[in-house]
Amino acid sequence: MAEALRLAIEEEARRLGFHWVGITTPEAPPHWTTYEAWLREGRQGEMAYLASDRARQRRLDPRQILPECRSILVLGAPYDAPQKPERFEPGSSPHALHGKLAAYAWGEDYHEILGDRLRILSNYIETKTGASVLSRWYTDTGPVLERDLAQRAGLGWIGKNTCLIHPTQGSYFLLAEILLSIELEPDQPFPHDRCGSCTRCLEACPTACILPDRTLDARRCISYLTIELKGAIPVELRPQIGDWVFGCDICQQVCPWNLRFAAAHGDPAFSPRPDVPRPDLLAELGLSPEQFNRKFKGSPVKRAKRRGYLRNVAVALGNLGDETALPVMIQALGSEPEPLVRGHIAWALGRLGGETAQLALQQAAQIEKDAYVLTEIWSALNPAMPASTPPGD
Ligand code: B12
Ligand code: SF4
Ligand code: SF4
Repeated sequence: MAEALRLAIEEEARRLGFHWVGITTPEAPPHWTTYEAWLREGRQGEMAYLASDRARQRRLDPRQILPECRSILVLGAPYDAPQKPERFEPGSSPHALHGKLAAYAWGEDYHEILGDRLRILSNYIETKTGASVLSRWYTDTGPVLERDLAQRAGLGWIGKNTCLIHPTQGSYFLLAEILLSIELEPDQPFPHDRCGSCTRCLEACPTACILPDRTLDARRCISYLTIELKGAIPVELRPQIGDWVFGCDICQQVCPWNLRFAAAHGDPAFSPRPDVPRPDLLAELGLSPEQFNRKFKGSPVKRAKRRGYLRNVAVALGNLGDETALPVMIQALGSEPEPLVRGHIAWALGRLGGETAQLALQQAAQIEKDAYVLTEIWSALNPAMPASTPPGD
């Protein structure tokens, strides 16, 4: 009976787009101490929700979420694999005025799509069991250490890039879990570390944020800087962001397990929307709040909000270093309502340099009222001086 139930769950899960299914217990995640040490170092940055007492207790003991929990179903759903990495050379890219988004964000928001499917799968399990089954499901946003549980449920190993890598699929997939009050036979943890002596991800990471204990200093990760960080991006990290405007895939793109196995097409529900994977940056800089909402309705990009996304667009334009962008950037410096975006446009103009950019910055300095933007303008005009030195000192 137990085996038949498992097979039925696997079949339904696959029908719903969860290609990989593993089962584990609600015991404490195997690398809990790594997580605690990571928090102690403050590597979560502004993601305070990871560090609250309540969230930590729940991550440590899934029974704090569902006291009756006796097994955890861990599921993997693939998305389209991005192309091989293109080396970022300012001013020399064949897509000079196009940015890049992480592949998981090319289509619909997985939180919504997978959430619906998890609900269907939970109901299916209850019907199939013929008894009342208590369940809680999560994908990404819940208080669960998803990668650690996935490794223990046999789905793959944690790579040096910190991603969960499946031995025949690579890492371009999303994780989800269902906590269940019924007992299911747990799988064996994935027994190998298949990274071996490879260090490609460490060498390729532009901000050198990958640490030796298979964690990241999230505060330096481009994914954090372009999605989670709400304010100004630290000036010293802006050049490393290159042309990424939402997330980053570099440490996955260089991974041999993705180069070898990743399927070009994942779940069709996440298929790329037109103009999203490599957006025209000058068009993006002109998006009004209404246009932004329309373009990214139901997309993960909404998490950055318009101000965060356009901030990233400005940084990418600065890094691409293409002077043909100057007229649009200068116009946006005068008309953009968000100080955060104006500030990053000022930085980008300073990075482009040249007489036209300088003149535009000087003119903006005459009319700008916002203290933060004035600091950015001042730094852009005086690149050798520390950004914190106030104008006039
Ligand atoms: C916070 C967060 C981030 C942060 C921090 C990422 C990080 N590496 O810590 C930021 C914003 C930077 C981020 C970026 C991305 N994220 Co994210 N993120 C999360 C989130 C919400 C929590 C992760 C966390 O707790 N980090 C803290 C560290 C300490 O924990 P951890 O990464 O889980 O690492 C554990 C293991 O590595 C283990 N461990 C440590 N040493 C060792 C050694 C061995 C031998 C073993 C087996 C294990 C092990 O211990 C750690 C603690 O348990 C999870 C969802 C969730 N609820 O878990 C998604 C999640 C990890 N993210 C995901 C994705 C898709 C991404 C991006 C690819 C998105 C993008 N393209 O921009 C990048 C990838 C960057 C990267 N290389 O990790 C997926 C990963 C899927 C996968 N195949 O691995 C998740 C699971 C979301 C989901 N439901 O699918 N993310
Ligand atoms: S997502 Fe980008 S910045 Fe973050 S660790 Fe990977 S390569 Fe580095
Ligand atoms: S690039 Fe190499 S070291 Fe990094 S995760 Fe992939 S196999 Fe492991």
